[in-house]
Amino acid sequence: MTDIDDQDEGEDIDLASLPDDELVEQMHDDLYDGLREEVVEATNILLGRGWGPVKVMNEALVEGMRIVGIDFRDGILFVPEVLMAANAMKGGMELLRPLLAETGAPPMGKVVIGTVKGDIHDIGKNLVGMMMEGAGFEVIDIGINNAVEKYLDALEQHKPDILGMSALLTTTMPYMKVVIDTLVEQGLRDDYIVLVGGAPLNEEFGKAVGADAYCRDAAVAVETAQALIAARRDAA
Ligand code: B1M
Repeated sequence: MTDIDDQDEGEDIDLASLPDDELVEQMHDDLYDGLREEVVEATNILLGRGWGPVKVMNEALVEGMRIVGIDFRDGILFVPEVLMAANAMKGGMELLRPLLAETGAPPMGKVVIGTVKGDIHDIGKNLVGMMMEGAGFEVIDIGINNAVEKYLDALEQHKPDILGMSALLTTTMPYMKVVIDTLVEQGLRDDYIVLVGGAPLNEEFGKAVGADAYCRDAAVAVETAQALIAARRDAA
């Protein structure tokens, strides 16, 4: 079904015939509409025209997802559309990832993100991870139902700049404090920026558990991560 629909829509516009600026605009539209095949094709076309991977990522993919993020926040787009857009972006990113690694372009930073113990909700966490990837972060997603030991193992193994935790249940959100308290006990708290999010949380809760920031949504998570990493690098 989807393949046929995608093909039908893809036949409407010959992407290769568009000049660069129109192609980029078309990519923003295709991302918005979650058309993965078209986004992948256009990514390939831009690379074939000599665009560097950083330029393709920033001007075509990240900018497209920025628009999606704004409309999601404003209630114009809903979860299914955002997941499709994120999937389309991932298609483009998969092409760029090895090229970005080759150029040695410094990543924005590294993030370990996971849903806390007892909680299997992952849609919001996945969105945050994808939006962060789109913004140039390296994201290590450790999944759902994470006990403190799993967070510690991931931090030890990946040495990220940021630890992100998600919780959707009022019964599981207190577990964030268990993780942060353990980091404090082990003298590791200051090694990481800790961001928390999830529908039942708020700013007050974020402060109470000792996080650096509570993030209302995926767009705020990206903005907060960028701001706190920049502040940390300036301080260093
Ligand atoms: Co559940 N569930 N659920 N559920 N579920 C809620 C959360 C609930 C509010 C529904 C309700 O009763 N109205 C309620 C919680 C009540 C409470 O705690 N007070 C609830 C319940 C009770 C349960 C079960 C206990 C039901 C049962 O079995 N009796 C059970 C618990 C299972 C468990 O976890 N142990 C359960 C199960 C499920 C499903 C499996 C069916 C499914 C999850 C599927 C999945 O995730 N793969 C599910 C769903 C889908 C929901 C609702 C309907 C939608 C959640 C969602 O995906 N929202 C939810 C009701 C609701 O929230 N309206 C509900 C969309 C998502 C994009 O938003 O996750 O908030 P959100 O993420 C946002 C921000 O919060 C933020 O950015 C995201 C993107 O903008 N954010 C972060 C999130 N994590 C972040 C991390 C960050 C930063 C930002 O780190 C840096």
